[in-house]
Amino acid sequence: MRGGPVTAGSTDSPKAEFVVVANRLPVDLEKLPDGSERWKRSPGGLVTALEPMLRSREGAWVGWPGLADADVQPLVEDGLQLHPVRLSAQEVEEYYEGFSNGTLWPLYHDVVAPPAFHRHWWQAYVRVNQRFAEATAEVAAEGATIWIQDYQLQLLPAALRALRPDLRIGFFLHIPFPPTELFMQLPWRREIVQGLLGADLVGFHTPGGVRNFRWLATRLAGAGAGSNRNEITVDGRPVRIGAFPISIDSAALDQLSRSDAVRKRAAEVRADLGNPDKIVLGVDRLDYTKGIDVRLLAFHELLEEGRVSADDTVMVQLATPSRERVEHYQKMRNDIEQSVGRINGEFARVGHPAVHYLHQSLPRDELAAFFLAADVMLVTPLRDGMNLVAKEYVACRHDLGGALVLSEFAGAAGELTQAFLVNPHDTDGVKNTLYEALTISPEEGRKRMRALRRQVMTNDVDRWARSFLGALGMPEPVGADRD
Ligand code: GDG
Repeated sequence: MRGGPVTAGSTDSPKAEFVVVANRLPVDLEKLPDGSERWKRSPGGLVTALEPMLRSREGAWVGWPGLADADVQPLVEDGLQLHPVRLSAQEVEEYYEGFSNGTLWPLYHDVVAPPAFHRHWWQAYVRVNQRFAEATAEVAAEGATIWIQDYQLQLLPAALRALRPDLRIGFFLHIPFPPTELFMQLPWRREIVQGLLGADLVGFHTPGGVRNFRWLATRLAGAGAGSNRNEITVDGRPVRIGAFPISIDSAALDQLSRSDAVRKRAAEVRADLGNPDKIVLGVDRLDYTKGIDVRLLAFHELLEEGRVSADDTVMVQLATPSRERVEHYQKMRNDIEQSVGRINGEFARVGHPAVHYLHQSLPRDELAAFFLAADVMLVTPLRDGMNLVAKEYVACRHDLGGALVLSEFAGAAGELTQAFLVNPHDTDGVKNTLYEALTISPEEGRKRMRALRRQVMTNDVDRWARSFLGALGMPEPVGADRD
């Protein structure tokens, strides 16, 4: 699916054999200044990965169109059925900004910010999950395969099974599943675990998530041991659990970064930055889990100690605006902008900032140019389910240049073992590792990057989707051509 406005098509589509359910549709409904509305495609990794499978199976996608109180009819876009779920403004506040992003998000990311527990948020979460269940039950053909995505919809597997026991239900969690001691803080812990156990397959990024979930399922929901370690049983019904580390469309990004336009733009970026010896880059959604403060502090101290000079080393931090109505995010943005101001106040020269900070979302090819230009990529989350940015950087480095500094607490660290791994809580460690990455010999750098690329180019998002759906036992479509 590519960018651009989308028009509504016919709605009398057949029931779907394969249904993806996510909080958001792969298109956003936008309100224009004149009050009219239009659809805008929002191409993400997930839709790219699933599109061929959705198409070959008359697939459907159920999700919220991204605008509160919008009454929109189902639409067909390029052969794909899209089924909007309506959320009121209050539900957006309580289910989405509240329980999903104010309770579950911080709780599941090691409580790096305190989660808020509010009963009215929980009630909205229950209500909205039930609405998603009804919408999905409506769309799915007899015996269809349903793939539910992420933490906003953890009650959906059981709610859907209650309505439609004939369905084959998979659930995948895109964020970490937390240590059991932290999960136990949740007043509604049993309900969440029971909700997930409604699935036939529950997938996580890492084996740690699988272990945490297995323990909780046994303790909180009375699940029994299954026939192997990838299975538990609930009321005699087997539930498979497993680790499925997500990835990216590696070949497409590799190709994009080899294009003349991106290579030219990468050279321009370097020139715009004053042709420094070294460019250090960070790319994140502006989120307190991503450890943007950690890397600013490390860079600041290296400048203070004189180990790097702002004359020849610059840092670029691209921070995509995110969840701007949630309180923790507003405070974090202020803190980060203050740090950037402080570093530049001390170390910039007129026309030569030490840190370039953009609070903007950039086009994909522009991002690829930054990846190609960066000598060191800093990915320092305090906790992250996977972190696709780390993989995207590697996919763009067909020249075997660049060095990746990666937090041990990102799911990606389990696969990208040739990166410079750091503990983001250890400022000296991050600082010294950043210095090491800046001063690595080209030969050692190429060796590491070659190993990283072998991993990322082989294990792409298509393989991820196929392995999950294979474990779920989704039948191949009739006449399928698996290339
Ligand atoms: C969640 C989990 C897990 C960023 N800025 C721009 C832009 N991006 C793109 C990146 C990347 C994506 O956004 C961010 O993905 P991450 O994986 O890094 O992080 P989350 O958004 O937190 O995603 C995470 C993921 O789900 C998948 O399961 O890996 O752990 O938290 O693709 O490139 N894209 C464009 N402009 C930007 O300015 N075009």
